[in-house]
Amino acid sequence: MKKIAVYPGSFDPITYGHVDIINRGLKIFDQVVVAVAANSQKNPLFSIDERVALIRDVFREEPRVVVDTFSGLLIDYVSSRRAHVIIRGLRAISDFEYEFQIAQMNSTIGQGVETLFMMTSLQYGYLSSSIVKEVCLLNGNIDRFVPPEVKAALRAKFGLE
Ligand code: COD
Repeated sequence: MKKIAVYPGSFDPITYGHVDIINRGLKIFDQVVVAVAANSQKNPLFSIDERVALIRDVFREEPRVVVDTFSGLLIDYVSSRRAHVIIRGLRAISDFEYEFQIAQMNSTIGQGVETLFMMTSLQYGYLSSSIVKEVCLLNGNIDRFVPPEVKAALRAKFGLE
């Protein structure tokens, strides 16, 4: 049976921190479904279609990465994909409380769904979509933080070059 994991998030936009978690997930699972939340409480810079298109572009040569959107409860989406595992990344201790809360909730309401936490790689421990957006907006160099296609999309969004 195919081992499928769902990696949910806002991905506004995808960063090398996310890319790293997806690549490491592919070492454990046959397929990683990157699930972009349509009704995230955050106010996104990129539309859902733009976020999906960017992730597809970054993983265009990896057929084991499937990019999709979801709305409503995450665990309902996970069941609809016949997956049993949710992947989440952990950075600083500050991530822990929020992640712990959603993992507990998902384990209570989603029967048999496990959350697998992957520790951030050392070089991406400080990296978040929000901080990349801020650095880009202020015309800083973001080459080390996002793939080239994401950099181009961010700069275009902010009307830079
Ligand atoms: N290194 C490692 N991991 C990272 C890095 C990095 N540099 N950057 C981000 N990550 C991880 C995050 O910790 C997270 O696990 C994942 O990547 C995605 O991050 P974001 O910021 O894009 O996504 P979030 O955290 O905003 O996503 C939240 C969800 C949309 C998944 C959540 O709100 C949700 O499940 N919503 C659906 C409604 C629902 O079911 N609610 C009930 C759950 S309690």
